Amino acid sequence: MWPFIDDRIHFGITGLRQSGKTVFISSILNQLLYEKNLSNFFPKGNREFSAQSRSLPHHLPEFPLHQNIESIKGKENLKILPKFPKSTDCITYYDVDLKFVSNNFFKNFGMNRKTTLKLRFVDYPGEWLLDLNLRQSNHKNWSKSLLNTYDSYHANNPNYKKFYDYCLDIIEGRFHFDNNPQEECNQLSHLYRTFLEDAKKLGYYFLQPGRFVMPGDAKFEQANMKFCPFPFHLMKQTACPTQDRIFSELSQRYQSYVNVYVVPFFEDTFQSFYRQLTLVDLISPLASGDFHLYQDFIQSLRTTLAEFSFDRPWWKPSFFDSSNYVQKIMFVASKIDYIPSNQQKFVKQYLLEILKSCLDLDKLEDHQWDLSVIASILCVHPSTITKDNKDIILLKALEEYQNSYRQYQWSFQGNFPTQILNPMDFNKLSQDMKVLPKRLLPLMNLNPNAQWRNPLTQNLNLGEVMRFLLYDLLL
Ligand SMILES: Nc1nc2c(ncn2[C@@H]2O[C@H](COP(=O)(O)OP(=O)(O)O)[C@@H](O)[C@H]2O)c(=O)[nH]1
Ligand SMILES: [Mg+2]
Repeated sequence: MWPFIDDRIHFGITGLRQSGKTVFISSILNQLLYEKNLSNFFPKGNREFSAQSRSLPHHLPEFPLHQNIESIKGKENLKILPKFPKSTDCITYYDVDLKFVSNNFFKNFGMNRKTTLKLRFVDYPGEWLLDLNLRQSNHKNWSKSLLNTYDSYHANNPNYKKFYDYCLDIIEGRFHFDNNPQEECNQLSHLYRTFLEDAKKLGYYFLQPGRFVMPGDAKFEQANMKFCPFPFHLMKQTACPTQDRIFSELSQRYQSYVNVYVVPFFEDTFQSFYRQLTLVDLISPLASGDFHLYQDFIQSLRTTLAEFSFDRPWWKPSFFDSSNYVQKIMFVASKIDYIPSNQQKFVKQYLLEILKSCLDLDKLEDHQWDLSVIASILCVHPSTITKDNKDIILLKALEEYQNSYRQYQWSFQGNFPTQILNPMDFNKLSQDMKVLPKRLLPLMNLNPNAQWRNPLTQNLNLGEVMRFLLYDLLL
C-alpha cells in the first residue's frame, strides 16, 4: 500500500499451522495494552511509553483479542479451565499505536521528542501459506511435483489409495459418470479432500490447496474448490476426448482457485509484511515419531520461506513504506517451555541448520535478521532434582485430560539435535521425546487452590524479539 494512504507497519507473523502465531499476538498485545510491561522491549533510560489500540478501517475484521485473553485466562481457581484459542480460520487485524517520549536532554536539545509507531498485527491460518507457490505453477506441473512428494509420504494412507484408484479408473477409461467430466472432477476432488483432512489429523503440514483443510470464506460447492492434482505421468496413451475434458476442467478450476484465493492473499496480506517474525515449532515434528512427517515439515518450511522477498525495490524509497519486502526478520523457535533451559542453545543451533537448508541466509545483511527462542506463554514450571549425584531439570505442567486436567511432569534426558536428522537418529531422539506432554494448559500454577495467576503475564523473550524487530523505528 502507498505510504501516504496507510503508513502502518504491517507486522507479519509467519509460521505453519500450530506454530504459535495466534498465541503470540494475543500475548504481545496483552502485554502492550494491559500489562504495560514488556521487559527488554522498552528503551532504557528516560523514555516513557504508552500503547493504544486503534479502531480498524471498517472493511477489516478484527483480531479477537478479548476473546483470546478470556479463554487463556480461564476463571479464577480453575472454575473455567484456561484454554488456548481455537485454530484461526480467517484473516484478522489489530491496530496499535506505540508512543514513546524521550526526554533525554542532550539528544533532543531540550525538547521532549515524541515518536509514534503505528503497527498493524495480522493473523491468518497457517494452512494458507502453503498455497503461495501455486501462483508460480500450473495444474500439470503442480500435479507432478505434489504427487511425487505425496507418493513418498502417504503411500500407505488408505484415503490416498482410494483417491489414486479413482485416478487410475479415469486413466484406464472407466468413467463413473456418463459423459460428465464435471462430476468426475467433483468426485475426484471429494476423495482428494478426504485424504488431505486425514493427513492433517495425522499432523502433516504440506497440504495443498491450503483452503481444502481450512476453507475460511470459501465454500466447497464452488467449482474452484473442486479440483485436485492428477497423476498425468501414468497416462500411457494420448488422452481420449472425455479425459481431455476432465483435465481441462481440473486445470481451469486450479487457475480459478489461484486467481480468487491465492493471488489476493499474496498481494494483500503476505506481500505487505514489512517487519516479520517467523515462528517455527521445532518440537512437534520431532515428538511425532514419524520421519515422513518430519521431512514434510522441513519441506513445508522451505516452500513457505521461498516466498519471502528481502530486496528493497528501488522505486520504493520511503522509510515508512510498509510494502513489498521484508526489511527485518526474526526467526524464532516457539513453545520453548517444553524443553529444559539447558537445551536452548542446541535449539538455536538446530534452528539455524534448518533455516540454512531452507533459504539462503547470505542474501540477508547481518543487521536484517536474527534468531531466538520464545515461549509466548510459559506453561511449564521447572525445578532441579539430584539423582545419582547428577542435577536433572524436572518440568511440571498441567495437561488437558478427559475434559479436565491433570498434572504432568517430565525430564528430557536426551539432547536436542543440532543438525537435520537421518531416520536412525530421528528414531532415537523420538524415544527421548516421547516423555513430552501432548497438550498443555496455558497455566503455570500447579496448585489450583493457590492464588490464581494470569497465565498471560509469563513469557520468555517476547520483549527481546519485539526490540530487535521494531526498536530502530523508534529512534
Ligand atoms: N507451552 C506452550 N504452548 C504454546 C505456546 N504457544 C502456542 N502453544 C501451543 O500451540 C498451539 C497452537 O498455537 P496457535 O497460536 O493457535 O498457533 P497458530 O496456528 O500458528 O496460530 C496452542 O494451542 C498451544 O497448544 C507457548 O508459548 N507455550
Ligand atoms: Mg492461529
